[in-house]
Amino acid sequence: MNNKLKMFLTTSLITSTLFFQSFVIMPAKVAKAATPAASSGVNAFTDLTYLSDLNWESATTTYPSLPTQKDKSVYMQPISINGKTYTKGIGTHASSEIVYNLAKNFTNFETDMGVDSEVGPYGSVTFQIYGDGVKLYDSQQVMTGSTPAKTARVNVTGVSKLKLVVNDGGDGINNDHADWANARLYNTSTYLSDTDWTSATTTYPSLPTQKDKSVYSQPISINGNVYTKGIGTHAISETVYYLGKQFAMFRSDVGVDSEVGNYGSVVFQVYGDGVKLYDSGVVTGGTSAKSINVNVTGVSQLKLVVTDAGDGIDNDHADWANARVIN
Ligand SMILES: [Ca+2]
Ligand SMILES: [Ca+2]
Repeated sequence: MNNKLKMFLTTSLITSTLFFQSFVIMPAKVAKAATPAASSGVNAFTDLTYLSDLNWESATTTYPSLPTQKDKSVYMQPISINGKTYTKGIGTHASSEIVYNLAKNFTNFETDMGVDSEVGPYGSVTFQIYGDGVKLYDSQQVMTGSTPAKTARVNVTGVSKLKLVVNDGGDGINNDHADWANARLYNTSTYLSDTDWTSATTTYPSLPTQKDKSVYSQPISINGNVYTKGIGTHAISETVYYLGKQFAMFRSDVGVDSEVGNYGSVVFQVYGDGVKLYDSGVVTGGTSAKSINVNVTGVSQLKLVVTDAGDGIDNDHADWANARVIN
């Protein structure tokens, strides 16, 4: 990630996906077929998840009468560091260890840290972040109740176990009320609809494959849920992208577009270099989207297939909603 993007992350993570899209650098036309989607760069931050909305695997402290809290300090007040209040985060007490199982689902972890304002200028702690046992961040300086919040931005690509540690700063745990404020996970992603496909074919060419629209050129919608990004297509469909082994995961919601009501019947399949990586089974109109998450590590060619489910292509309007590849 370049420094510009990091700066914007600091100020606002998800205020505007459109804004980030302005960073897209489209592949050179002459090299289209051989240019990975990666060359488009990161243009979206997706899957934003606050730690306090997840269940930790474990949360232990050496002061169990003030246990670790979600979205509150250990005194059950709003999280606050040096007078700045946060609606989200984890409040804990030194010495503290909190472990989350990320299951390698995220690329980025970001948090503010500090001693909670409820102890005034007192308290003294340090913060460390570990990924699968490897130290990824250390606040180093001992922080007290009068230290402004620090921000950590950590790459957690491929990390299963995220461990957050608060130490007592070497002087005991008195007043060591520590906050992981706004602690959140997200992915740096590229929407496929912001890149050029290598090819896009269907057996119903009068309704060709669309970017960010259904084949009727309407907003992509599955069972009434509207998506601003994605690929709208019609069975039988093959859409091919060159990934150039640059990505770790392919994610999408899939379903029949709402524009055909309860009609339509398709199967979604994902192939990586000719090997089938995912098969949805039969999906019909009027049913909820399926969220799919496919490992595409080492894949050069991603092929998205929609079949007619064996009963013909009538009403087979199929959406790869929010289709994205994650570094
Ligand atoms: Ca201390
Ligand atoms: Ca069908």
